[in-house]
Amino acid sequence: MKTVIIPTLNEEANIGRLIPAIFDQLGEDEVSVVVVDDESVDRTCEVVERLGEEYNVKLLERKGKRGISSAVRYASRIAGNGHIAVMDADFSHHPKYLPALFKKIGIGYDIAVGSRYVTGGGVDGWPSYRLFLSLGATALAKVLFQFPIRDPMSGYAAFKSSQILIDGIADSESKFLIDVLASIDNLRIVEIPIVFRNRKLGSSKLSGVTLLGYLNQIMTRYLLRSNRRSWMNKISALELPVDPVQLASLPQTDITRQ
Ligand SMILES: Nc1nc2c(ncn2[C@@H]2O[C@H](COP(=O)(O)OP(=O)(O)OP(=O)(O)O)[C@@H](O)[C@H]2O)c(=O)[nH]1
Ligand SMILES: [Mg+2]
Repeated sequence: MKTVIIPTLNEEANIGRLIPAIFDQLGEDEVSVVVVDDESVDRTCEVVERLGEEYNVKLLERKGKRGISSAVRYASRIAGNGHIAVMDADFSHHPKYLPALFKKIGIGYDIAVGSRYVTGGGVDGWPSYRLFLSLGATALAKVLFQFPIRDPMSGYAAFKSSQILIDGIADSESKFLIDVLASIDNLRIVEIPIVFRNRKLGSSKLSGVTLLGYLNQIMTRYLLRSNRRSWMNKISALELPVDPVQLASLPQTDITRQ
């Protein structure tokens, strides 16, 4: 069974159409949807509960706005053993891409990313300052971490298991894909092109504070990773005495007399 995780905050205008569209794409016996809501003040939860009578949909309600990544991690804990996808509720991430994302996981990838910045992908309806900010943040993340993909800031992706998300996400206001890519090594990753459409209904939750939070996340992750690497180097240096002075003081075995 596949699971689609959707964090929500005041998405009554979108969620009632998105959930049936997901089941249309994937088939009702194939998938369950988990919505994690952070105290929406509109009718988002009512709409999801009503859809739960018809579809395999679970609603998790939390107190206060605690961020998208923390919502994804929270939902991952109750998701089953199957493959997982994460997407926004506002149709910026169209459900028509879900079959292709899950297909890539089915053939052995750990992560399949819905990518705006590979050939065939794109962004539709963003003002130029949004594209500029997104490309700037993406470039910074790529330079610092040498990520092997074009769109590490994407919020639309499928994962082989919920464990990848539980292990990889720091429970904070952050971009969950960056967290996962920065903390887990040797992942097999593929990107598929998506066209990201700016939301038509409801309002954006992206603020200056959120942007500063992302920047803070990228820098913190970078420093943590550098620290971890330098400690790893120190540990392997202790295990392998390559220093010629140390080597000379080690007891020698005289092979000819054995
Ligand atoms: N549970 C939860 N969901 C959130 C939170 N913030 C945003 N969301 C949801 O996460 C998804 C992405 O948020 P958006 O407001 O679309 O943010 P964005 O996509 O970065 O910004 P826009 O492109 O302007 O829409 C949407 O489904 C939101 O409802 C939060 O703190 N908690
Ligand atoms: Mg959005």
